Amino acid sequence: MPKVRQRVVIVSPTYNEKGNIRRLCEVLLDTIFREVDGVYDPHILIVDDSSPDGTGEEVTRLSKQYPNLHLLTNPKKLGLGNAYTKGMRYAIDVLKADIVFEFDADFQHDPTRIPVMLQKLEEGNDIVLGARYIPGGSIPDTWGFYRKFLSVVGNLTIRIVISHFAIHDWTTGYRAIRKKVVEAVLPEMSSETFMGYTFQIGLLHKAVRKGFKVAEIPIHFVDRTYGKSKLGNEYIKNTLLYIFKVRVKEIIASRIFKFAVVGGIGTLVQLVLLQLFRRLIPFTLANLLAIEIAIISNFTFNNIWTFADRSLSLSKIPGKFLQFNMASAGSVLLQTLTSLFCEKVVGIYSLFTLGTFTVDTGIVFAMIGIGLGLLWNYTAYNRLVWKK
Ligand SMILES: Nc1nc2c(ncn2[C@@H]2O[C@H](COP(=O)(O)OP(=O)(O)O)[C@@H](O)[C@H]2O)c(=O)[nH]1
Ligand SMILES: [Mg+2]
Repeated sequence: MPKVRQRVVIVSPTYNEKGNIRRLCEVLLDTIFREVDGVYDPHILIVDDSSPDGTGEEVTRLSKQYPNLHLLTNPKKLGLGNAYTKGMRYAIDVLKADIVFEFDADFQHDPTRIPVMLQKLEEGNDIVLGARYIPGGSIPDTWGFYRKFLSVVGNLTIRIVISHFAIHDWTTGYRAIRKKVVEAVLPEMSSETFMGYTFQIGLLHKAVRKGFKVAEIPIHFVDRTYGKSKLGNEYIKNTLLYIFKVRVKEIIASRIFKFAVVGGIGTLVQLVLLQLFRRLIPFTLANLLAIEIAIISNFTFNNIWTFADRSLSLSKIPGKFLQFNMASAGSVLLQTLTSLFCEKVVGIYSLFTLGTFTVDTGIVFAMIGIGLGLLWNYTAYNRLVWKK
């Protein structure tokens, strides 16, 4: 069966890049894609924000010579994210792209890497990044300290905050992306939030969280030969705002966070009730009662919140509640045994003093015990009480 040619649309946002357009056509359409001719059907889409230097007019002129060169015009400068959002949508809906590329018009991206990136897509990846911060990649030597610092530290910060370490270059603007990624991610990206350069991080982050496969190939990011960079300070503020906001949201939505909050509430309930009950009934009884009510609180909140997606049906609750009580007892037993074991093996002696407070090995053992107890609980809830 003959293979259908895949349509590749290179989306290139421009603002005052008139001097780069002709070369873009010559290099991409006349040279690079000749090498992979027959396999791909290449197009270039310029998204121009009515550049005062006449970039748009230059594109219109050249499109007579290059029918595969297309132009989308914004009435005014609306930012990189806006240009990419519109450009990708147009590339897929109107130009019927199977693959889109993000590619700067200023030749900071080495176009000879395009066939390698296409190859990586063929190997089963959904996004291929031209990465600067992996072996074989680089940023320009000529960059000043501030720009280097910003790029390197910026990327490191993003990796840490997002906690996804397999990707080394989150801000690269050189990317090959399959249509299905754009279709899944773009509807979630409001143009107000992702107007500027934050678009790049937002798109990648959403794609990763949706489980799309991302690969990196090394690129040498070279300095511009023509024109000026449009990178501004809005980028830093918006990026930090985005990554921290989105990460806090993710953490709050995570099961482990909810488990911790519910456990915290349970502990509080237990302590307060113990103080109340001990005034009315014997201490041992007061203690047991406070513990059981805390267990009920934990069970209830875990059932309606932490494990809301596996919430137990009414008929199952009695049996599962018993199981939950046994798991809790097991956790207490584990904590006690851990402390006893450590005491026997290592012994109790003081480590250091903080004012009048002495920290001894007993406290450390108790902490180890609590840690193990929590692990026990979390595992028992996941695998037993609320097992899938
Ligand atoms: N349409 C449009 N293109 C932009 C805008 N800002 C930057 N670009 C283009 O996006 C690409 C990357 O921008 P550039 O200034 O080179 O950023 P740098 O490579 O990070 O210094 C270039 O082709 C720019 O012309 C914008 O607001 N609108
Ligand atoms: Mg550039």
